[in-house]
Amino acid sequence: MATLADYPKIAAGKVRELHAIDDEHLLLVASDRISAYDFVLESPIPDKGRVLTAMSVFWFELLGDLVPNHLVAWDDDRIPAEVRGRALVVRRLSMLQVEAVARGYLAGSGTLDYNRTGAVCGISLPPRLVEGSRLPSPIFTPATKAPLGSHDENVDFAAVVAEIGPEHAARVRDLTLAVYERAAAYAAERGVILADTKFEFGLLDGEVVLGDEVLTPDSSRYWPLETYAPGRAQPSFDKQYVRDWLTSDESGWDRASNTPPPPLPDAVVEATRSRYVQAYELVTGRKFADWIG
Ligand code: Q0Z
Repeated sequence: MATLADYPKIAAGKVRELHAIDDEHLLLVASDRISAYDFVLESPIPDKGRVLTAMSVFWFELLGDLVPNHLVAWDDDRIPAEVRGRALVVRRLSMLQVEAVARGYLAGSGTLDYNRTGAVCGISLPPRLVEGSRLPSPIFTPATKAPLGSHDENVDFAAVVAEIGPEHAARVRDLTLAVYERAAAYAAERGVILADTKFEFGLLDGEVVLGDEVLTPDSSRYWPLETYAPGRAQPSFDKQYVRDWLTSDESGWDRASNTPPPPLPDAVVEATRSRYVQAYELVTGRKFADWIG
């Protein structure tokens, strides 16, 4: 049986790692770490890595007829026991250096850009939209991949053409919108708004292939339909307990201080773990207890 030390680490994100298996395969490992307000918290959320991995697998399977993807195996002897259930064997792609974002709702950097310019990524939007507004139709809002620690920068479609060429740019845009629309319709039937999502694509034998994690709470904004109300930041399906506690007087943390947040109380950890599992079960219709690991 393989061990993680057999596979050289080739990249590390805030909460994930990428290891080389061989020339054609990588191991994509999700940790239980959670970030909030741009900090990686010292308290892990048990099972978060397994929930996000299970969710990616669900979506890769559901969307496989729309777009080819990099998933090779999730329960395989190449996966070390220590990461089983939270790691995927994937095909090594030649990654396209663009964050492919689809938005069906206005939120975050989209709202900031809209309030400054009336547009997002060069796409003009109607007047009087607010944080949380549903857009007239979903839009492709690409961003450039920023180095770790900085934020992605929204760019217009012409910048994507300049980076990857007109044919790949059009394909990435069309796939991003098609996959978002399919996934958002699926989530909506289950009482969840998929406000936006970020994909990464790569090339394999000249073909555009969906890579990375897909439609997880870390790559997407999932909002409970029940509490949806435009005009304010929407409560996050998964991280709201964490944000609420960190910004409450009880935490003693000052967000403006640039000091790292304190460890989370056990009750906040447990409530958050439960929200990740709930999100998985609600969106996929699968029981998390049936996932491997
Ligand atoms: C993904 C990332 C990190 C996790 C490179 N199939 C692929 N082939 C080649 N490269 C990638 C993939 Cl998914 C790839 N990333 C993003 C970085 C941990 C994912 F540190 N970077």
